[in-house]
Amino acid sequence: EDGSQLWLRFEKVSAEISAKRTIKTKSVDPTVLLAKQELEDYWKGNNVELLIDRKLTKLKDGFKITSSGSKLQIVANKPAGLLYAAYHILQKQNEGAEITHYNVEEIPSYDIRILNHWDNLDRTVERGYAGYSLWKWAELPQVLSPRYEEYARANASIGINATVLNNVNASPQILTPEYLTKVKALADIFRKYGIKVYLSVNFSSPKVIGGLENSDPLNKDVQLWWKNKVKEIYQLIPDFGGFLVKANSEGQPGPQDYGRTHADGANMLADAIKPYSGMIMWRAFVYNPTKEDRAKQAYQEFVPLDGQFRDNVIIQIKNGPIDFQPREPFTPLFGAMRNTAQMVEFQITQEYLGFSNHLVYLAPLFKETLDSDAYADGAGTTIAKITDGTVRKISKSAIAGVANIGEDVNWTGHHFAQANWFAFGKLAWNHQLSSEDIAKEWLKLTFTKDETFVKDVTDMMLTSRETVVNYMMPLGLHHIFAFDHHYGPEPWGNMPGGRADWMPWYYHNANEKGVGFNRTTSGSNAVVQYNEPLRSLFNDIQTCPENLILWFHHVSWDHKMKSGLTLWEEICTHYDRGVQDVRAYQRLWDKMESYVDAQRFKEIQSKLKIQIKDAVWWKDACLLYFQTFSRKPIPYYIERPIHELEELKKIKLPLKHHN
Ligand code: BDP
Repeated sequence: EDGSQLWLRFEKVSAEISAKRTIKTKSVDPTVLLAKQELEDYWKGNNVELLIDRKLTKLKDGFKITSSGSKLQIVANKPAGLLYAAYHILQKQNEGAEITHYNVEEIPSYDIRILNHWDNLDRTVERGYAGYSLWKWAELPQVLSPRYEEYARANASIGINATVLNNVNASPQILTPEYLTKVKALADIFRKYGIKVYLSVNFSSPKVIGGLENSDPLNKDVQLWWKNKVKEIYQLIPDFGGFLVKANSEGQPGPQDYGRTHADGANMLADAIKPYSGMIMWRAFVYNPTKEDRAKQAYQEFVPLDGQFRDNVIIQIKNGPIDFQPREPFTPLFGAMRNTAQMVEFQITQEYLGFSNHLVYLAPLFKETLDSDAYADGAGTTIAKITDGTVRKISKSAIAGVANIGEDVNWTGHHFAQANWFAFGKLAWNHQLSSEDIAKEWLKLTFTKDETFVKDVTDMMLTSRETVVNYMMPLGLHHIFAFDHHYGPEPWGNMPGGRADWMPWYYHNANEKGVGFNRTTSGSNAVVQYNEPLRSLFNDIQTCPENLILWFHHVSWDHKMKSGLTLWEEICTHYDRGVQDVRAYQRLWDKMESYVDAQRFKEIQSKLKIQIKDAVWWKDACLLYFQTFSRKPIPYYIERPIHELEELKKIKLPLKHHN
């Protein structure tokens, strides 16, 4: 048992059962036939009839299941809807749900449910912790790994219908004819599973691989180059999805290199791809080493462009204004752009949450953002409603997750990281699902239906995100990671002459008086980017939610917290709670031994050993370092440090950027 089967552990039906029931469809569409085949192989219930009804556009690519007598009837507007329905009932069957009289209608929350792979063409994966890339570019298109199809099936089984194959720090090479035939080979495999391929593109491609003088979006030759390139792509891949673009961000080229705006750049690509109904996902992750607070920059750059983007452009915005931290407030841009389509980008890969070593279930983090009220049109304008088209119509709604998938046998490095891939898909399909229900479903499908196991392990999963926040960066602390690799603690980190906005002190501002980033009206004034009542709420230290207090305020060590503790004591308590909770996870997991196969049990146990060591390392590093400013004792009820600060400062991590 190596985890390679993910949550797809369906049992083949016996010849006896399959002789008794029929799976019927009139359609000859390959996706429908695939749905039929999956049911023939694994469905133990009643007769099933699969129908396409093109009039049912309100279902989008969802489905409707009704049962009458001994028959289940499944209707969908699109072939993929029938495939999703097939996986839906197979999953219900495996969870042990009542499936004879089953009636349900499912309409997905988002039109495009997309993974972003940060995979490079040399098969390294930026911020990937599950081995090398799945895509074996050197062998493609001749050799087709069986994992391509397994990957597509896993995605389809949770409703994911799109994938960006390559890193946002994109190599122009991906658009060469040589690579496009490789991309086509993957698209041809994924198609039957309802998955469209997208590519990240490098804005300088016309110059670098096209030999043009520049890549200025207003240059007619450049526009023509993109038009022809798009045509070439659609000749190979008629259902190609579109482009994802990281421009003028962290050294990537973009329209600003020519004095043009993000809108000029995005619209030029949008016009080229429009005839084929393709999309441009244009990222808002932009910041420069200026005097301005990094957290404010995306808003400042994009709000003035509101309303200027074509309707096949969607602005892809990270959930938080800095960068996928354990906890951030939502990016205020969501509440500010009223006439531009927007989508959330989550990070499924745990760049800042312990890589694939730490058990962290991310559904609560995803939900926290989606359920945040941005007060864009008064109360109730949540990020979910802004991005799914409820508040303002958008031509196509979308949601993205940076994939945590690699070549590892279990796909994601940590067995529990599979739950984050699963949860992303489930929430993209239905953002109303609870983190708890998703965790339970995943556990039943992946391990066992045993109630004790499911209950206890669900509790562990549900608290695990708060636990990592506690032992890494509680109370709104952020970005105090070791330089570049983002794994261990380095609150003291400094590189003389290096970029301030890449240094931990830029974010924590610890001194004798206190700690935290003053983003109030007396500081960087980032609060002004939030709509009322949030602006005032965040601005006032008395009303600012304590889990974000050091994000918005520089707080004195003696500040009285709601618990009655001083800030210093409260910080210590949070770090300690994080450590104690990981110890509790270890005990719980050991108790679960009899429910889990030996290999997965052991592998998860070993990972928890790493996690507890890391949690103690984080706690000691942060408390001992902050103590040099607070000059107060670590409360005596708290587990004592086992490291010397000076010793921790010497740790040089061999961990590299990739893998
Ligand atoms: C940061 C990563 C970096 C990515 C960048 C991005 O550290 O590797 O290239 O985001 O999203 O989280 O573009």
